[in-house]
Amino acid sequence: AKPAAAKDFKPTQADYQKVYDAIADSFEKEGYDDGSLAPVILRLAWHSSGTYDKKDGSGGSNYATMRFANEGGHGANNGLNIARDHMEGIKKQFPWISYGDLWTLGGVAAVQETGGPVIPWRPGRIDGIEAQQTPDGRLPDAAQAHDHLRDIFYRMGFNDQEIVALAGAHALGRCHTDRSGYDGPWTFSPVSFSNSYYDLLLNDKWSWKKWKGPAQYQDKSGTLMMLPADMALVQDKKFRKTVEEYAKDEDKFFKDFSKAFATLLELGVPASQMPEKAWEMKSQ
Ligand code: CCH
Repeated sequence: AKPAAAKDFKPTQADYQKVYDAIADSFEKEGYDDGSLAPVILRLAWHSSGTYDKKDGSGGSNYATMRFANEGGHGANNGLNIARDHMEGIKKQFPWISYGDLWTLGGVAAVQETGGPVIPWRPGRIDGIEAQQTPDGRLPDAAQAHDHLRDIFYRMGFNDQEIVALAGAHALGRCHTDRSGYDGPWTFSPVSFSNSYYDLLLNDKWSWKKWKGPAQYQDKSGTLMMLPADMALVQDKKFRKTVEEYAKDEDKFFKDFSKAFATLLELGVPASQMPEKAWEMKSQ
């Protein structure tokens, strides 16, 4: 039989599971960073969703506007061309999926395949147009602290506990001097999702790194790093309470992260575009 034209094709959960599996199978890459593309794909999912403004409903993951030159070129998105180009290979295999669904499903796979919690996910995003791009400045600035974090994440509709939970994603990946200007990983196991970010924030000894790059913290081994915006989570009393809770209780962190991240991935997507119940995609 001839394959159905993309517009007539009604994908089921099993079809999206095939996309998930293809993404999961594609993460491993010898010689790239710590051997996995999962962290940078997680960052793509987050930056495509975190532009949301609850006041006017603009931004969010619905339209995948980072495809366009203007938003793709925002400083905060430096280096995400690597993730977008990689996902283009998956899109070729499954041309019926929207970019917003593809990128957010990539975020789900990145968390689940590195040992994190199951992230309930729903499809339904539609590819938007250039006019739907968001202005620069909607994503957090790593050089700033608690007031800025609250401004940015309250705009998306998140509360203090959710701000701390979402930041735990920095258990994965690293900073790159040629992308953000910062350098190094947050944890000793940057391809394994855990609560170790919180433990290190509280219990490692942090000092300013002496270098020509942007102001960042380093631990006593000189291998690990924290951004000023990370350190704000232990400097602010209210944030710190939640950091302490997650450092002690990984299950609680996993539960809260799963909920907040699932919400993040749906920012800007009208409920009418999605199935009523979210799905649990099966890990590899
Ligand atoms: Fe982040 N993040 N992030 N981050 N981020 C960076 C890298 C990753 C901030 C700044 C930076 C979240 C929140 C924040 C990831 C996930 C999340 C980098 C380095 C900076 C700078 C980029 C580079 O050089 O490659 C700031 C500020 C905030 C404030 O809250 C949230 C929320 C998430 C996801 C839920 C991941 C993963 C990375 C690693 C990317 C990689 O390529 O390894």
